[in-house]
Amino acid sequence: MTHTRRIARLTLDAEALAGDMANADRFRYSDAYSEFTCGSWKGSALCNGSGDLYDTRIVDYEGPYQVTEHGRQMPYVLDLIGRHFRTEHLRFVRLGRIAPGSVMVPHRDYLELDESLTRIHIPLHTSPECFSSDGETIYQMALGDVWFIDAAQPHSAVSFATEDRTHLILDFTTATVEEALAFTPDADAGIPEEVTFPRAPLTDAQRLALEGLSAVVDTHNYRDVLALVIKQYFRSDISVAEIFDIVERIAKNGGATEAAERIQWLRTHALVTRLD
Ligand code: YCP
Ligand code: CO
Repeated sequence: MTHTRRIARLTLDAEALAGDMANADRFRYSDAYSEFTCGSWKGSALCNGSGDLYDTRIVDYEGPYQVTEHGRQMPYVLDLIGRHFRTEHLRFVRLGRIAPGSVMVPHRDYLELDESLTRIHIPLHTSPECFSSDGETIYQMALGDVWFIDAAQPHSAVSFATEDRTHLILDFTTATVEEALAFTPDADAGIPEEVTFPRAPLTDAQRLALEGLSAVVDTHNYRDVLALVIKQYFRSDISVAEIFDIVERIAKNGGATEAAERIQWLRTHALVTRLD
């Protein structure tokens, strides 16, 4: 079954991980996918098709994966991957760092590929102030957790932490999660309820307050408006579609035609088909 779920909880070697993470602090990061970020999401490639550490975008490629210079500087992490996964199916290993206060635009991955991949996340540095979303479910991944993420469906993440949130992101060519694993996963409990965060209805007052942003919205701040509405989605019962509806309405009501067009562009690019 392809749905987001926690598949294992690993106990990481804190000392060995700290050594790798100290190196990762000195890596060069790419801001590819900045259109999906309000704030900063930075990527770094540990394994990919070219071995070039600047190639942080997911693309189709033939042949075996290559380890980049950054990958070689994370020996503990690469060893962990080798012990727990079927690396013959591995396509990409990346670090994804979300800066404090940043939020991802809800999006679907793999739209630019011939076929979807199998996405695994393992938090390497996180905090109780970091949240992920899977459609309308808000949940938390903990340090060392191994999660299968159904990245072909709309998802997002936000960090209210004071330090960068760093996840290890793996992509495999397998049709099922199990084929990517060198261990038996935990019984499928989906997203365990104890790591989910229920949302409250969006009150009329809150809706009016958000829509009132039409008085100030313009081409320069519409992404701030978008960030605010996405952050509200993490707390209130708003669907992914409604996020875009609300922001587009704010822009239109405020006479910010260009901002409204950019939001429409982003909605299609993130959720339907990649645009140029
Ligand atoms: C990806 N998803 O999975 C991207 C990374 C954020 C959105 C950046 O390739
Ligand atoms: Co994604």
